[in-house]
Amino acid sequence: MTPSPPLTAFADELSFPRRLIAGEHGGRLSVPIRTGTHRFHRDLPESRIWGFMGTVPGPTIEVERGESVAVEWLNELSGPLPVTDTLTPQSFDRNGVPVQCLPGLSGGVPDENAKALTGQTVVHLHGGLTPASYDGWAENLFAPGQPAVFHYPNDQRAALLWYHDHVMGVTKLDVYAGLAGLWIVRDERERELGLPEGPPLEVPLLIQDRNFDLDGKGRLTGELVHKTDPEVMEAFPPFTVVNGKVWPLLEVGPGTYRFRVINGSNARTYRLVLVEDGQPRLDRVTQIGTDHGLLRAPVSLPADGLILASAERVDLIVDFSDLAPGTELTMFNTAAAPFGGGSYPAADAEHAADLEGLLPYPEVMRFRVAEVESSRRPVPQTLADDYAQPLKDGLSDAPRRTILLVERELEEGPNMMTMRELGPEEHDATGALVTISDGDEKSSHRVVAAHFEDRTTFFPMLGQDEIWRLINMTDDTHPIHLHLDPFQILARRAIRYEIPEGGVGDRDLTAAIELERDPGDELQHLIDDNERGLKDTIRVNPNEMVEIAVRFKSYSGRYMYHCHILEHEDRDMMRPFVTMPAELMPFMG
Ligand SMILES: [Cu+2]
Repeated sequence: MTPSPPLTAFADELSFPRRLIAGEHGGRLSVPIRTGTHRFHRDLPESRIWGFMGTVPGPTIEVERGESVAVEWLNELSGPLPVTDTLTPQSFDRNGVPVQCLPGLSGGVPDENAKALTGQTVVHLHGGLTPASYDGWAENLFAPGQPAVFHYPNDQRAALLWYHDHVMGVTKLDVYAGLAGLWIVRDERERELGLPEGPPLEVPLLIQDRNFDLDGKGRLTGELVHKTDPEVMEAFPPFTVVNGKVWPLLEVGPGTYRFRVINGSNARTYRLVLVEDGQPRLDRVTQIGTDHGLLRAPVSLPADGLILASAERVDLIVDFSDLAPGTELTMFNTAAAPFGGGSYPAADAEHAADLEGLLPYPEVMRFRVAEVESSRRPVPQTLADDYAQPLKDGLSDAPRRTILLVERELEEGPNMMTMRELGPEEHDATGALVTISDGDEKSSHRVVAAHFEDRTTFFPMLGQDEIWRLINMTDDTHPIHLHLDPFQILARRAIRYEIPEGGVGDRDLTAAIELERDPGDELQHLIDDNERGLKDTIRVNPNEMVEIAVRFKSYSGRYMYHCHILEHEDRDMMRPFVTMPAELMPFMG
């Protein structure tokens, strides 16, 4: 049975983050990064937070395509970290409820090292085509008091981006503390389409999950709690927060709204379903954009609902125009955690509560139709024409890079998620080998890099198409994010694999991978229509290989790619790559 929620749903109004329009500030913004307080729910005490401009979320920075913007990130943070981090001794309480579904520390001891953090940060603009020196390399910290001025050319198509902390090892805690904000690039192409721009009809929705501590009497204190348990290494907090409010309510007029939605959670994947009178109404929703902006044409949502893994974004048009005042529509999440790509019927969305699946409260937010002025606009049928679907035939000469996602068991402490980059090997080589069989085609490989600090092995040449193959040998879906230029998905294929006993070493890996379905695999491994746009984050499901086509062309320099489950990125699912101008390639060792 689901515990009754300790907070009233749909009590707080949705808040809109403050807008910072770069053009109104001469293209120069000063953003202090501050300790502050924030009320996540009307019945909660104020929480201590770290926020851009001291708020949760930070201000939404809005820029024009090609408008160069300098942001002075002023680190004014002071310790201690406003989050209690804990690993519980047990995964379930005495009633058999998973501890992650419950507020409080559940017997866990506050982590002393987390408590000692005093506010080292570094800012990354996710989705930004940003020169390497301003991309927020995870080790280039801004200490409190240390100034940093980053220049953002914004020479890219209109899209919803977001900026957030990216510090090596503790991104999960810094983002959880509040260090995230939205960044919108606008351009004339979008304006030609007459889409809503700015409030009240364009509504950003930053969805996150949070948990809070309890006092001696079992009352919520508001203190942020990042809790993991011995079986689940990621935090899946029970309370869904949209734009900083737990389960908020938005009054809408009977018209057409544009929602810019982003999953800013550490680890949780959402599958969103809009419900009216107990019935799913996905037909009210049209998706027009994805991570890097407009799709070529509008698409309907997948039948089960809209899946959004950490850092994925969507641009949605929702039609409330035929609805009488007082009508209520509720958005539910039906995705169990950790997410493994499984399905769940949209018709059952109201009943998606699932303690085992670490989803005690499936509610996300509610819309109530009111007599607010709004208008109905048709959805344009042609959206973007500045990109085409990549053709595999045209990519036959493209360099191919292969990355394995591998879970490593540790004797002490929870397992670790790792990435392994492969290099070619002779068929008759000995030792720890990875073989990949695709029908009659068989190749042998050896792991050439496994940790962030291992030598760089990826040197993409600017302007050249590449194919990256991401092969998931774990039981969870991983949203893999490439910094810099966007990519497109080419294929999603079922795989089966065998890893012999002891096959996963610190660096070494012995495995046999076949590009065919595992008999026990129930996933479809399909590409959804809404994934066929310009993406920077792609879900790689269990027993799956995802192929993407990417052409880096913006800047040369050192960048990162990683899993966007922050607990994975921090430990050890992140690797560097260096984009190279063609003229320097002959001089590379
Ligand atoms: Cu991951």
